[in-house]
Formats: sequence, structure tokens, C-alpha cells
Amino acid sequence: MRIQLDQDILQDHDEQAARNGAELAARGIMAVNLMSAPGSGKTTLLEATIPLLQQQVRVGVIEGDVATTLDAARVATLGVPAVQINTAHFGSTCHLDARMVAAGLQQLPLDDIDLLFIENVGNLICPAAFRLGEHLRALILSITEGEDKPAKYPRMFHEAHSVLINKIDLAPHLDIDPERLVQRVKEVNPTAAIMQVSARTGVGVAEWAQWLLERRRLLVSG
Ligand SMILES: Nc1nc2c(ncn2[C@@H]2O[C@H](COP(=O)(O)OP(=O)(O)OP(=O)(O)O)[C@@H](O)[C@H]2O)c(=O)[nH]1
Ligand SMILES: [Mg+2]
Repeated sequence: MRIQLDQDILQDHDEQAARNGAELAARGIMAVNLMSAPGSGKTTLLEATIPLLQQQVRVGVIEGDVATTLDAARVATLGVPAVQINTAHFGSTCHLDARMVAAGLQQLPLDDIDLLFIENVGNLICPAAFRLGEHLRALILSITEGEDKPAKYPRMFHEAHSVLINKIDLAPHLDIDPERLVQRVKEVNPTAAIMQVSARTGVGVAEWAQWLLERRRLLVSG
């Protein structure tokens, strides 16, 4: 009985995700679900990436967190429309789901957006199970988290279209080899685009921005 209920809830989520995806596609908006453990650098990466993208596309942001509007306030200073979803208000905490994103879409000026970032709640487990209506899933792994993480959280890595290895500026201070981390990611997901970046120094951010623009070009050209 319990299993049946869970299946029904997941099916409801999947249907709402399909509706979100259809609405975004009809408007030519590419949505990117940004996922990572807490503090890996999702918002900092957005702060570094958005100014590069703004020269070519109009960006919007949905921020997901359990509580506070801190992250939405950070990206809003870049002059992009940003809405904060607090998952606690929806009776769920560890991830965004499609109905929360639907609520966020209602608050955004969708006619003025080409590329929508959805920053998920910091968590390497739950977000993998919930589709939001996104076109792309980007996973951020900071090098301080350890090279065992792809093997320990395989579903998150397996579902990602791109994996960004962030905080690469810290590599000289750590006993971790970024190339080995790349190998560990490839063992779990051989097809994801893997990029080494530093949201702090900007290294690799232009490559990531170009990758996003190319993916959007392919999406809108069908
Ligand atoms: N050295 C270094 N620090 C970084 C980098 N990216 C982010 N940080 C720092 O890491 C901390 C967390 O960054 P956030 O961008 O808030 O991380 P987040 O993933 O958005 O965090 P949550 O939304 O709370 O899950 C901040 O102190 C950032 O300044 C980086 O590339 N290098
Ligand atoms: Mg954040």
C-alpha cells in the first residue's frame, strides 16, 4: 500500500515536470538544474557565469533552499530576475520538485528569459530522483569533497549532462589530483561533459558558458 502511494506521488511529480518542460520549450527557454552538495559553489558559479551569458542571452534564476532568500538576493544583484523557493513551505526539505518549480515559473517574467538556471537544494542524494522539467542537469563537485564521491553517490553523477569540478584554485593546497577526480567521474558517467572550473578565479567559466550557449543553440534550432 505504501509503495503504491509513493509511486503515485512520483508519477504526479513526473507529470508536473513534463508540463513545466513543455511550457519552457514552447517559450524557447532552456532550463538547467544545478545540483551539488551544500557549499560546493552553485551560487558563486552562477555569479561568475551570468555576466558572461548576459551578453548573448537573457537569464533567469530559480533558487531552491530549505530556508532564507540569501541566494536569490545574491544573483538578483546581477540584474536578472530571480525567485527564491523555500522547500520547507512545501512540506519537503531536501530537494526541489516540479510543483515548486511550477510555482517559481509563475513568478518569473518568462517572456524575457532565454536560459533559466534552477539552483537545487544542496544535497547529493534526493535531487537525483526528482525531475523538474529541466533540459540539462549540471552537477558541481568541489575538489575539497574527496575523490570517492562519484562512486558513493552514483545516481547524481549518472544523471548529469555535465559535471563541473569546482574550486580548482584550491588544488595546490590539497592532496587531491584533479585529473584523478575527472577519472572517477568518468567511471560513473562516461558521457558527461566534465569541466574543471574555479568560480572564485574564473578559470574554466568561459568554457562552461560556451557549452551552455551551444546546448541552447542546439535546443532552439531543433
Ligand atoms: N576557493 C574557492 N571558493 C569557492 C569557489 N566557489 C565557491 N567558493 C566558496 O564556497 C562557499 C560556498 O559557495 P556557494 O556558492 O554559496 O555554494 P552553494 O553550493 O551555492 O551553497 P548552498 O546553496 O548553500 O548549497 C563560499 O564561501 C564561496 O566563496 C571556488 O571556486 N574557489
Ligand atoms: Mg547556493
